[in-house]
Amino acid sequence: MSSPTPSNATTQVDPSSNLRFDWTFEEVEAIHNLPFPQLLFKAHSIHREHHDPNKIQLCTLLSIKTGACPEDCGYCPQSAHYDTPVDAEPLMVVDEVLEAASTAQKNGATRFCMGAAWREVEDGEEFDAVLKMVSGVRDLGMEACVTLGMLKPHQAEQLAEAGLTAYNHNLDTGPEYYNRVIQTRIYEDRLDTLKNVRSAGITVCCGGIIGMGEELKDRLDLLRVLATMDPHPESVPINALVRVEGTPLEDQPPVSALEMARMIATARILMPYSRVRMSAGRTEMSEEAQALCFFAGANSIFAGDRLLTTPNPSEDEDLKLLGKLGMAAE
Ligand code: SAM
Ligand code: DTB
Ligand code: SF4
Repeated sequence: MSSPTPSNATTQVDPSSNLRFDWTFEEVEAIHNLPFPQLLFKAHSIHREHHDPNKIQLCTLLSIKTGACPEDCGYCPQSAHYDTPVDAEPLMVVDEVLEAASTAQKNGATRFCMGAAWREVEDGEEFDAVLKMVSGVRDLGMEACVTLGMLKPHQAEQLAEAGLTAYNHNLDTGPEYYNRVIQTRIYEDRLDTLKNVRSAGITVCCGGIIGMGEELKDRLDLLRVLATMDPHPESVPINALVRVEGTPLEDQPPVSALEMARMIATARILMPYSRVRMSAGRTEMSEEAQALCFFAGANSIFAGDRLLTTPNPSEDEDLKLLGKLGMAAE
């Protein structure tokens, strides 16, 4: 078994690695729709070739600026367009953020992810404070990730200089379904920011959400778009929609564990070196369902009892689960 590789951008790839960037929709569909045992066997085999199957990366999330967002993303409780239980809060001060990072580190997290409810980054005092948060997290010896909305090239470069490990910017769904969920920006805007992040030498964290009323073809199309990026995103978060009261998507039916496992397994097969993160939605999943997703190739989770504004299983619960499965945090 080869050792886990944090970035396929710098990886010497052996020819048998299944690393491809030219996946077609039909190929993605054929993989996703394999009989379940065959899909899981294939995904787990590829997983073991490239990663330690018993180790899980723990990432902790912190909302550094909450709510009152001008965007109208139909899934998001932080949008100012909807009346949700989220109270808006201004940008946190640097020291408080670094304290939270240090606590997360003591609890076993190796990556600290900071999220801001912004449409895009504006130059000025607030961005300068975020740059300090990034360098402070790196000084603790942790990986630093931020998700701040759209970025211009010079802002991506400043984040790179501050030592940022990864930028999270999700495509969320396939290109055709995107404007059914969000009207205040277009898919192309997302792709532009991802390009700016990549050009600045920051690793890319990019995935999506299932359970927003999309058809299977939209999920497959999202996976195709991700898997035809060269290099692949180093991290691929697969979120199940957290249905929040007041958002347009609050009444969507829940996502099943089998749907989650199929998405994760397909992502693992298409992007063998990437980290696949079983992201939002774990409070609704049984231990058995989560174990299935680990087997399918998920090797990262968000740890800590809060995502950005919604609940997540507690650190204790997660460590207990990993223990029961004979697995461990990285
Ligand atoms: N405002 C920035 C942006 O949208 O890029 C960064 C923060 S935003 C909250 C980050 C990601 O959280 C979104 O792209 C989406 O994938 C995810 N997200 C937001 N609300 C969610 C929900 N209710 N369920 C699952 N994922 C959600
Ligand atoms: C990602 O893919 N999921 C995280 C993180 N990246 C930023 C966010 C999930 C948010 C769930 C809803 C909330 O807690 O507000
Ligand atoms: Fe704003 Fe991001 Fe939420 Fe969209 S997902 S409303 S951009 S915080």
